Amino acid sequence: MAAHKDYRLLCLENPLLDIQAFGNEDLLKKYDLKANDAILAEPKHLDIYEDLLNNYDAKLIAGGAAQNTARGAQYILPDNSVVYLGGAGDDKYAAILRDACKQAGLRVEYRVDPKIPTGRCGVVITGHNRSMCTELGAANHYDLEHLKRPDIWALVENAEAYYVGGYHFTVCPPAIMELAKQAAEKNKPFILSLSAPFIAQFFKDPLDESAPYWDYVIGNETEAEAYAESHGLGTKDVKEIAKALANLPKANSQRKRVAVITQGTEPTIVAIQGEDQVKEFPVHEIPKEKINDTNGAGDAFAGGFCAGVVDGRSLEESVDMGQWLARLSIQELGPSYPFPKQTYTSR
Ligand code: 26A
Repeated sequence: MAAHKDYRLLCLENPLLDIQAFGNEDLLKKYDLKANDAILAEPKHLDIYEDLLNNYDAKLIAGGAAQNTARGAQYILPDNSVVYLGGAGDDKYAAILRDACKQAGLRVEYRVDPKIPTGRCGVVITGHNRSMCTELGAANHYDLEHLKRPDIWALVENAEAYYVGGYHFTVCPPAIMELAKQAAEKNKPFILSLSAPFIAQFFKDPLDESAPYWDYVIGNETEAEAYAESHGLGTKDVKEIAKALANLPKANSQRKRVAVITQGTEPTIVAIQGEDQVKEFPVHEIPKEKINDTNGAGDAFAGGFCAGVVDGRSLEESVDMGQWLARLSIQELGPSYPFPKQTYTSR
């Protein structure tokens, strides 16, 4: 790889510790959870964390969707390529997160709030589904002040691409907008993940405000459908939705927008602004028995894809890198990547 400067990719979102266990229907029912979903915890959910730890042999695993993506991109890129921002506490959970990121070679710059616990996400695995229930804690207190701190803002200015997890719309839309505008001003790619159906449903306004700045928008089929529904697109056809996303009004006209929709084992759909033809990229399936769990599969895809974008690879190859990393991740426990490291090779 050619010489490059450090921390070319800057990511922002919510650092969380995943409390993950294999569960069952009864557990989902007890907390009124769907088998495959991501939600913010309500009071009725708050006992689930202790329940998972005490009764389901839960494991503590570094999570937070964009933090998983950042670790994933760093997995592929040269040392010191990725830096991640978000809010955390000053506690045992934050120490676990810092340790996991350090091992992955990911630089983290948390806004630390010592009075508030680090965010946690209860993850219930049933078959190939995962149900996630998040209490954001300190992650909910990320603010513009941190982003604008001179040492942090220097990282923003230095970076060549930005990745924001859509889950951050529940936390600090102004920070997202700062990165989005910086990207457009300096003609750097701004990559956004749709994150979960509830973002398009319940955080539509801040999502839409950022839309003109998306150079790449990444989501899965259920997120695409939720977007289509909340925006009255009148279709459930993933290709049509991808096209609509790609052709929304755009601030930086120097880059054509690319919309990427993953669909599990079904082909990845890619629509490019102004192009009629939608591309399809079949995934390389692995035998079902090799799948550990799908928690973090989408984040891993985004990590591989971002690594490709930052490294100046073609769109085809960037999608392939995303699919490659997702395939590695679903064979691990939770949103993790295999060590010793495997090396991506172009096909
Ligand atoms: C605001 N919410 C709900 C969230 C999340 C989240 N990351 C940030 N914000 N809810 C779940 N996750 C993370 O998603 C990963 C899998 O895609 C989990 O921590 C998990 O690691």
